[in-house]
Amino acid sequence: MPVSNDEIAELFENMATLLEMKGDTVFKIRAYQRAARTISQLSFPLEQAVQDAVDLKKIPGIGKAISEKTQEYLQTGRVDAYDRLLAELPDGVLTLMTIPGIGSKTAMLITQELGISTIEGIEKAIHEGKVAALPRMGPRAADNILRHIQSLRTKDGRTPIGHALAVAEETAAALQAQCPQLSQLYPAGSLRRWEETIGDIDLVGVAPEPQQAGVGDALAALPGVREVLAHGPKKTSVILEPGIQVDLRLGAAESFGAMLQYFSGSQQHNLRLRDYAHRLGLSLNEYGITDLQTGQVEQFADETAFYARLGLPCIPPELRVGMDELAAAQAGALPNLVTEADLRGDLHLHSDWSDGRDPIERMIEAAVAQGYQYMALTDHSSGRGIANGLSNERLVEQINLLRRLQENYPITILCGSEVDIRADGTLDYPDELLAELDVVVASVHSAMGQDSDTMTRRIIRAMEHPAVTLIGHASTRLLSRRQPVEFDLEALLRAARATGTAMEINSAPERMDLKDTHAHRARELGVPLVINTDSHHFTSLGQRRFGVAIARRAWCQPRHILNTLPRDQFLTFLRTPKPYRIELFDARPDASTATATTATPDSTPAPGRP
Ligand code: DGT
Ligand code: CA
Ligand code: CA
Ligand code: ZN
Repeated sequence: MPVSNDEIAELFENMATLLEMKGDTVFKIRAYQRAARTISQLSFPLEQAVQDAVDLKKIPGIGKAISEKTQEYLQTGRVDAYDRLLAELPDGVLTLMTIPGIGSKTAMLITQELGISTIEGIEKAIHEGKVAALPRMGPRAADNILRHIQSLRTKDGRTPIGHALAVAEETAAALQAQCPQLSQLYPAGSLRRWEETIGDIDLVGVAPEPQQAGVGDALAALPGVREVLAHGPKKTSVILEPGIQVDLRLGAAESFGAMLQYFSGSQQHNLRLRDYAHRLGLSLNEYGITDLQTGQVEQFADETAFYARLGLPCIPPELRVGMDELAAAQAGALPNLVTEADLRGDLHLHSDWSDGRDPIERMIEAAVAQGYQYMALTDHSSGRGIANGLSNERLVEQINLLRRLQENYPITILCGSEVDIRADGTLDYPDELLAELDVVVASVHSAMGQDSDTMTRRIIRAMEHPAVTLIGHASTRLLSRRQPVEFDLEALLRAARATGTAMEINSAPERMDLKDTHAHRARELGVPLVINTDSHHFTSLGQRRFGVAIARRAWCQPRHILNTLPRDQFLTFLRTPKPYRIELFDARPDASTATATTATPDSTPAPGRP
């Protein structure tokens, strides 16, 4: 294996870090840093140079010590001085310093005080509050480290949408507050398409030309901007403190439709659309549509007008992936996608009876505030010691309480439970008790390492239970924290259909489970889907927007989503024995796809609903 210049540069960079921790002289530290920089920028491989007997000391920035250590490393694969330095410091200091936000002081503090040497270890210590309790740390600093770890985890540094959307909304609000001349400030890019992870945040907005520069200045000057990458009249790019990039582009109101369309992507969608336009003798760009014959450029104030010029209905951003959406649009067959307003209830809510934070009444009021007709309270079953699950007796007590509370509320309160699916596929409550419940969410919370066959059989066994209404967060993944369990998706979905069991789209942004492609397949196979929030707090019911986004990316119409059923029909569904439920579900009238060719619910995006 040849040794790369980067590898050698990293060695010297680490050397400088270790010397700094040890409190060595600035002169020596700088020398190693300079050498690292020089080496990483060399245009030829150092290893080759050494073989060719080039005198490394002739390279500016490389002195005797560095030259010798480089040769030592190339010959032996080790550097004695480096090993000795490492041995003087606590284990894992360098590992911890790979986390952005952890400098040498913090790394020393954590390794010495807590004896932690791994990233997993520090994560655990943060969850246990041990890092926050260290001198000069506090909960905010600890939280920051955790966020950095999580963004390190996400593949190629992509940010889960829940976090990215919050940052985008905060940034947009701060910018808007500074710039009254700014209007129609919307997220574009992958955020507007509701992808599950976001590479960078794209914001587009309208400002009169002379004032555009001022808006860019305002973005660059926002507190929380760590670095300004580009700062021009049309585009400003910054990196925010959690390490997320924001690209802001500004245009004029007359041509904003083309701009929003262009920067909403996806790139594949835009490529296909451009091909299609070419065949019509038109060319597309962010400023408008050009007639290739006359060279005339037409401008569009909004996206609907832009697509209309191409003879197409406005394609919802969630569908712009460059697959079938263009053909569907041409055929007038775009689906009438489900919206938040279509939901009539939430069937997965926790209270402080198990691991939720709020009393039952507060959760009921939150469901009422969403405008729902029904809700199910589904605290955990007892098998999960840690989630403060309900014993048989407490469940009976809760059912009685809910029946009494019902008298005080207009919303239909369904008695439910989130029952553990045990490792063998049996459930955590006796059948007689399960039969008392209106809604049973069955979920896997343990033995997640089972092989695919075992896990598939386990979940199917739960589906076969007559009391199980739906399977909760089937994959159990936690975005950027826990990998999904292994199962045979096709077998699960077919069993769901065969048994009359619904599958949950869990909206919690850290879960998003089923994910879009899985929900897509579920819809194709005729599996009833339910969009739930799994709220553990009364403020979380609004997180349904993430679940709705998954359903939309899965081309779901209201009829594919069980909890869009009006109360009476939904209660009828629950009262129908499982084997007959699919018939009912299939009989739902097709919300006409013909009407969908006009405006889509999203043709005017709002910051909250990009
Ligand atoms: P991301 O940021 O990786 O999550 O994904 P996007 O889709 O947000 O990509 P981004 O931020 O690079 O660009 C935003 C949109 O701008 C992209 O979806 C389409 C448009 N766009 C950017 N660069 C190009 C390009 O070179 N060609 C085309 N056709 N479109 C581009
Ligand atoms: Ca982006
Ligand atoms: Ca971008
Ligand atoms: Zn759960």
